[in-house]
Amino acid sequence: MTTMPTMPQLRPDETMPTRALDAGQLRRLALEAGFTEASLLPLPMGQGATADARLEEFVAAGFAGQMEYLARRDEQGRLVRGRLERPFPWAQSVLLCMASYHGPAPRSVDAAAEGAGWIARYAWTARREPDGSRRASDYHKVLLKRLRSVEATLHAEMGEFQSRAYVDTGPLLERAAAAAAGLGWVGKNTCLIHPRHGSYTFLAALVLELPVAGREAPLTVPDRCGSCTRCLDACPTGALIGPRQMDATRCIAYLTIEHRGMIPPELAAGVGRQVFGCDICQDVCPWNRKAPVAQDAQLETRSELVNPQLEWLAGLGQAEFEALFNGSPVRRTGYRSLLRNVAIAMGNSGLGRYVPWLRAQLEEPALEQDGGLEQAVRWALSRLGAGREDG
Ligand code: B12
Ligand code: SF4
Ligand code: SF4
Repeated sequence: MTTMPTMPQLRPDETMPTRALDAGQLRRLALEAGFTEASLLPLPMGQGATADARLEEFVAAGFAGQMEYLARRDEQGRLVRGRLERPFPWAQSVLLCMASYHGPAPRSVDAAAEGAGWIARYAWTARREPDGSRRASDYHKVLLKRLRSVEATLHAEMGEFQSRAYVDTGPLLERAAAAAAGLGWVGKNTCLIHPRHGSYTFLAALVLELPVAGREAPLTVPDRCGSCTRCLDACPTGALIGPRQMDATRCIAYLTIEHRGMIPPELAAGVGRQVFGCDICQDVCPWNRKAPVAQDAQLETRSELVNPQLEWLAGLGQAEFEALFNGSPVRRTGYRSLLRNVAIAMGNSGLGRYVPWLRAQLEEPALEQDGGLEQAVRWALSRLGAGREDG
């Protein structure tokens, strides 16, 4: 006979006039749902005005590029995501959750086989099915399900109240909130670094209408970057323009995932062999060296995506691309954008063996409708010294 797991009891705090949340119990609930760490942050958030001001500077400098949602303003002209109070005036706390995807696989900065491209490790993930097979997984879906289970338990225990669950796509600054919640510090590479788990972590947020019992803010983690500048020195496109300051329009993650059209030629050489996202400023970070390997059956590594050969990616037809990346974050960038990135990586490889594939692309009837791919192919051919007759 199996016993049903008991739900942790969430007691309304008797000292408070309204129902209030117990930070320790929420953390336990999040860990039981599968998160690596979690912390409940009372609102308003300490340093909230500073985070808003930083976002203002980022947007004013044009660093958001085509990511217009980062610059969305409310009726008073304030940046919606700059302060949690703007999109969620009813909110009194946020549960910040973190899931590690740290694995033992090689780093993008290690020597690799000739012709290998690089897919960012956050997109390598797969989940194990009950029959032992594996299917591509996307952290957005995996974490949202966990967050919703925490949310459902809270509603079952505490009754009606407003709440919103987000993974990545919500109108809030997840890293600033996670730092305020004590889940780590914002490193010079702009990533949230947990002192034990490093920065290969995903973040998720559950915005809650209920206050925190006691309301004391969690202890924050002091900055432990010290005098290190490895990430700033390693960034190949100069996207890290200063400590904790990024011009996202220069970041390879932006260029290969978010940006539509041709990657600016002056940055294309710096993109190197990255075909989807970039891990360089995290791969060089000493805080990722000793982080424990994550044991998460829904975020396992698909070894075929580690150091993939450019020929293999280039040879995928649209249907094969869909089959390989169905359920994976890579699918969101689209088939043509992936080919564009592969063409750039081929141009950067110095390998003449890619010239026939690149030339063949110019014969494709659909190419002209897709400026990004066509220009990337022409750029690659000229970089490989084969661009004469192709313009
Ligand atoms: C837009 C976006 C991007 C853009 C811009 C990134 C950027 N640095 O701004 C691009 C496409 C380039 C990108 C890349 C990546 N991203 Co991204 N991205 C986002 C998104 C959707 C919004 C970020 C944002 O608002 N940027 C604007 C800037 C101004 O805000 P910010 O970076 O959050 O910085 C704030 C704090 O860092 C703070 N701050 C700055 N200095 C200091 C100093 C101190 C002391 C403190 C406390 C705070 C602080 O100020 C800023 C504003 O308040 C978030 C999800 C979310 N909703 O927050 C994911 C998110 C940040 N990305 C994530 C990931 C995993 C990545 C990649 C690793 C993916 C990859 N491998 O290719 C790279 C990492 C590149 C890098 N070095 O940051 C994770 C980060 C997890 C972590 N541990 O940090 C997030 C949280 C998604 C998630 N739910 O897990 N991303
Ligand atoms: S992700 Fe890559 S391009 Fe972006 S800041 Fe880090 S090293 Fe630079
Ligand atoms: S590489 Fe060094 S400076 Fe950069 S985030 Fe890591 S510890 Fe901080």
